Amino acid sequence: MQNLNAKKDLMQILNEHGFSRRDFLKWSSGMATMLGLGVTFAPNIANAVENASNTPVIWLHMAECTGCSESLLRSDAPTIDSLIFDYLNIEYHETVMAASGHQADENLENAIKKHAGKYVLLVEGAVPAGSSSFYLTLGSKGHTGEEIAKKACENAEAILAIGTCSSFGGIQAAAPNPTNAVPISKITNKSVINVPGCPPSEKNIVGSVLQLLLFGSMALDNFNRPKWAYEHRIHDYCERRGHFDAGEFVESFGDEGAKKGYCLYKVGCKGPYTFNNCAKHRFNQHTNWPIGAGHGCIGCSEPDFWDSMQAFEEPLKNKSFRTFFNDATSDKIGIGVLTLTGVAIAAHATISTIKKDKE
Ligand code: FSX
Ligand code: SF4
Ligand code: F3S
Repeated sequence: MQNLNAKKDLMQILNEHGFSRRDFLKWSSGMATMLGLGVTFAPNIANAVENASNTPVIWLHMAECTGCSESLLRSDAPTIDSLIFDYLNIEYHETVMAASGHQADENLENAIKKHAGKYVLLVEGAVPAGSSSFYLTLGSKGHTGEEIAKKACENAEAILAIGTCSSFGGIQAAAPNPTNAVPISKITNKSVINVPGCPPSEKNIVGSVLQLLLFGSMALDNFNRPKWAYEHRIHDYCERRGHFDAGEFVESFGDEGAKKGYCLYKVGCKGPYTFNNCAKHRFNQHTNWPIGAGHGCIGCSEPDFWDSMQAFEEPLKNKSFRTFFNDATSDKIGIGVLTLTGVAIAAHATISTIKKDKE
């Protein structure tokens, strides 16, 4: 993302990092498949990317850890996904732009004015709002994040909330929410596409922007998350699912089951309640993902995950039964085994609860 405003040819950017046109077309096919469009859509993806430099993009940071930007940019060997972002017409992004102070403020004001009604707004982080908005003040004029975000939303053509903080409030909004942090959708009447995850994968960020550039909209779930990425539960595509069905669980971290790659449910995995595609697409150039690394999913792409998915290393006491028996998709596979496992898990969860209450 080094070339804010500086126009460069897409292939020039890719070539500089060792990618050929062939690599780009292969990437376009992969992206078309990932978005559920089919490989015949690959040329449309390539075209959309090649024309993407015509769409101005403003990326705002609110209250967050910058992990979402990191997810996209952090790579000693940049992927085509992150290089595509070099090529977009990024008018403003605090982490990577050269400007600071007054100049940065001016850049943002000018971009909003110049591209009013035409830019795509990406917002990272939750927004401390109302009488608590002073918890986030930005720039040389001391505007609150809420003021800046409201203005940017008013003039945007489309708004994407990047990350769980921006989508649902995230960790900033966890109880007791001392800064009254709210998702971006709470400070605008416009529709917001939520791309949650703490952080979301680079694939989910780039894929959602591309869907928008291609179609101007996309199918969303009840939480306004793009269906192509958040339609399925982690549990349904998890590489440890066979062990769940067979009743083979890690009982404590580092035990024999852990060495054998058993299911992490009993040590707190929230994959059964979490909708995201990490199991399929992973992170860091498809290297790994939380469950692959040996810890359960903590439900980071779900609303209120910090409060509702705790304790992260114990099963949820209240959700086990309801979720398993309402689960039409996974129950098609080995319903007897799953039911028994569900009962065992519920019993385990109850015992853990009793133990905890006694403590
Ligand atoms: Fe939130 Fe993004 Fe978590 Fe961090 O900035 S989604 S705290 S990974 O990075 O907003
Ligand atoms: Fe995978 Fe977690 Fe489901 Fe086990 S409970 S199969 S580790 S998602
Ligand atoms: Fe988050 Fe769970 Fe994926 S913790 S990164 S949704 S595996």
